[in-house]
Amino acid sequence: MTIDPFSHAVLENPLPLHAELRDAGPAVYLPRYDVYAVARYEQVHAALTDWQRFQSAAGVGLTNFRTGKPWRPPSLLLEADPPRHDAPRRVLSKVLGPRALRRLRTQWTVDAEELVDQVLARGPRFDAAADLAHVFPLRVFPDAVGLPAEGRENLLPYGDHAFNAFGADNDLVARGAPRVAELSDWVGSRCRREVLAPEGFGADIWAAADRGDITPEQAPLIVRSLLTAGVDTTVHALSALLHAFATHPDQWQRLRDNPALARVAFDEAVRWESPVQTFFRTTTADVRIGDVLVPAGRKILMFLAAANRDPRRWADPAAFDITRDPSGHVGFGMGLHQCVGQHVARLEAEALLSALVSRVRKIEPAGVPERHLNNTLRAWKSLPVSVSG
Ligand code: HEM
Ligand code: OVM
Repeated sequence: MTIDPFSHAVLENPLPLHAELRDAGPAVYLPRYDVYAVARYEQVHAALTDWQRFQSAAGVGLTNFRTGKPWRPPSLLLEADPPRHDAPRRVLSKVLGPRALRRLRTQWTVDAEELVDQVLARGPRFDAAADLAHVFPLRVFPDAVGLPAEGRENLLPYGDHAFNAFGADNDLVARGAPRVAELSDWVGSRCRREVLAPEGFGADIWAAADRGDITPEQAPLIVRSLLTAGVDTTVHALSALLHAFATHPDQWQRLRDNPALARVAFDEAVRWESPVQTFFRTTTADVRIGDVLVPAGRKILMFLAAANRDPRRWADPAAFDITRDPSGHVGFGMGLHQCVGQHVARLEAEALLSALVSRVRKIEPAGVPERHLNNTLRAWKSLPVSVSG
């Protein structure tokens, strides 16, 4: 197929391409980038869980690190294979694990209630993306990392560029390029031990270096993973969640009837929208996918979003339904690299949703929503809504 999956037209609405790719077969060659695409649940899941034949160390974007230069030193988690992946992963799993997060729940719930009260106090119309989803993660996550207050406005643009950089070297990457050096310097300097608060995810990573679980050289790059992957993802996932409820009043009523559904509702929103749409792998051997023979050393473009709406796997896949069981969705990936920050994301969502559901009886669209385009993320710039309490 000759189509460009990173064109503005596709990024505005990728759903028709996803259907086309799924129906074209288990794997589809894309000559424009000389890569193979997988869009069915079965093949996406298989690639995600077969790290030996579908490696990450050659990069999980279009650039093949064996032949092309990474735009920054590769991630010790995302862009690493075992055995090098193991120690950083073990450390971060513990630092971001359910036990560590127990300390944060109370504060994050209070913070969410405060933010929602502030927004509602300005009137019944607001922007669910710009006023809530873009704001809440930045209120809680950088504090939890232990980041100093100055310069936090750099986090979203840095992450936005990182996610653009996984895709084609197009205008979206070019638009971010002028600030890359400045943003990278800022992020890099915030990963230093002296700059981070004595308590928090950052300090916990450095403490792991003291214990010898990782080396002191690895610690700053692991902190960098948090700052790269931990903000834009949750911002856009929360936007997706709020958009889903604003456009599905019956589901909002269900949540109001049973607020304990908040957690599963967030996972259903992640399945339904797939805030992270795609990642690549690189084949380490000749691999047969269906009837297609993929030679060793080639890039495979995995459409997580298409897998999450594959009718071969999901009943009524396009329906946002908080009473379905969304487990098994690949919105957080699957296997060895499955999102290590997913408990953080779920806690943010639960806090924000709980604050909203107890204060808002009805939420509905109140204007034309506007997409923010990114080569990897499915995002909203603006989601005008009106609410009644
Ligand atoms: C990995 C999505 C939130 C940190 C991943 C992967 C996906 C993903 C799909 C798998 C990548 C692969 O297989 O190549 C998401 C989504 C989020 C989210 C949709 C929000 C709803 C977060 C947060 C953090 C984080 C809040 C940090 C606190 C990471 C890291 C990895 C990762 C470090 C690499 C793990 C590894 O390679 O072992 N994420 N993520 N993510 N995520 Fe998330
Ligand atoms: C990282 C990372 C992990 C997941 C996603 C991501 C920019 C980055 O370890 O730096 O996206």
